Amino acid sequence: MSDQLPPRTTNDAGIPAPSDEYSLSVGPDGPLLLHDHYLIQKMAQFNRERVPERVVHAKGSGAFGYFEVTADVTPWTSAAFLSAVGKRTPVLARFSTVAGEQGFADTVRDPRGFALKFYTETGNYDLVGNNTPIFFVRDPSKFQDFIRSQKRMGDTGMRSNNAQWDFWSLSPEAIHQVTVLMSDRGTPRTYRHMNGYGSHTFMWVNAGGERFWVKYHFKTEQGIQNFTDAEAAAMASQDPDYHRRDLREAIAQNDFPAWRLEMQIMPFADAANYRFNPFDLTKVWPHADYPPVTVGRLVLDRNPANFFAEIEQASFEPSNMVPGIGPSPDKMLLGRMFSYPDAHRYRIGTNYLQLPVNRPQAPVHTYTKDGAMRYEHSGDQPVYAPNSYGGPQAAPEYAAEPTWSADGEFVRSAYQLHAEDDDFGQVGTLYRTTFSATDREHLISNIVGHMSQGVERPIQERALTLWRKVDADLGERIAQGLGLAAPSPVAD
Ligand code: HDE
Repeated sequence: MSDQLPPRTTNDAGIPAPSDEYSLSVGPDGPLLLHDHYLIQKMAQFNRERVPERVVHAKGSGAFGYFEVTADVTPWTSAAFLSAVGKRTPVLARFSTVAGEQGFADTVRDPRGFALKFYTETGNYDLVGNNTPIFFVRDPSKFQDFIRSQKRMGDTGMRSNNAQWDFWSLSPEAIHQVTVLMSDRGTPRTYRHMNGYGSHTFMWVNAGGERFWVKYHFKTEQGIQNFTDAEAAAMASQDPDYHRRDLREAIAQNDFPAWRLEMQIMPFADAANYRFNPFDLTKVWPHADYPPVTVGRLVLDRNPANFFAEIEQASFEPSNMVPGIGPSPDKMLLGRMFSYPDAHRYRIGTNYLQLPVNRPQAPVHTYTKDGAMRYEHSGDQPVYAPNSYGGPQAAPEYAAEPTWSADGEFVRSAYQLHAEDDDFGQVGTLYRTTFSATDREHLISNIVGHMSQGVERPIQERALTLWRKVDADLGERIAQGLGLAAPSPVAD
């Protein structure tokens, strides 16, 4: 407890408040007076304390820290914050679950968001990934439907395992990520004991204009630790804020979590003939093909001072890419580049990038103006370009947009298939070689457990045809767990 005198209470206009417990009334028992401005302000502000929660990734936690370059990456990118070994950039990280609302438990089975904001000298760089390198779908058109199959149903207002497996069993491209979700990676022990991935393929461009395709892997220095299904369920009721508490307490005790950044780097020309479509978000690049290179380190060493102001109002957008970094033909990434700023304008307001937590540490010389809650302004700078009065001028040295040859007419179609592109090869490899025997045991019991809760028989059978395509042994063991004979032939 502080021995200093506390500050005087004021209202939001800074006017001293005469009492924090009594409303203004006619005599002690008389009616309340409408001109009790402080009472009105307290009640009105209370009704307006919420901003809409994130439609996905609503429950999360975050912290501040820094990113430090530990190897020379200038052969691949001219990004200023990566320009020298030892260079440090302030960072904000936010970790989250996906499907649950803000009150959901931290330890439910779900992918985890792994969102980073680098406050770089050339503007904010946002890398908004997950704790898995892949995703359920590969086209943004399907994302909204996927999420709705995972969240609350329109009629019951409750989640449905049946809907989840109905969607998944009709979307073979999802089976890779479903396998990761149903493994113990779907129930990380804490945010500190999981990896983070950019997931998409991105472009790096070096000072000479040479382009490379890259993937980001943040490997936890704490080591991977997961809950079993039973441990995760138990913790969900014991402490719904377990991950939030763990992250905050670790940092408060100077036990700063850290991750090693490893990059996979593909020469630009390799993409066309690579055995997998390198832009398909349901696929990984086997490390044997493009061995990861350690290039940096992320450390989180400061807790937010105010959770709402700094974490609930934090905004991350994959479209925030700084010079030297660009997008790729990954349709999911391109879709996200529209969606996130749109979500922030709706959820936080048109000037969301002026909030301290979202504000760049780089100077801002923009021609946008006004809009609700405008705080930063450009004084007497002209509000139009071109102008003759010293207003900001565009930077032609950045005119070379990171691009790729987008030949062909505009079509709505699946990706071009590469030599080994199918939905089952990589996940079969994950099951047979990457997973240990214990991982396989847990995967099977997690799947059987989840599919045994309210999933209709025809959907179980349809899902089983996918598991059999992943691996015959896996399919057989799930069938036994569900008490299902060999499946009746279901149309592919
Ligand atoms: Fe998101 N996603 N997403 N997502 N996502 C949002 O933005 C969206 C996808 C991810 O801590 C939303 O501010 C679309 C992949 C994280 O604040 C929304 C598509 C990956 C976070 C949105 C995807 C992610 C979000 C919800 C398909 C991993 C939380 C509220 C094209 C690579 C960031 C918001 C934070 C949040 C849209 C798919 C990760 C609705 C359209 C793939 C970590 O804009």
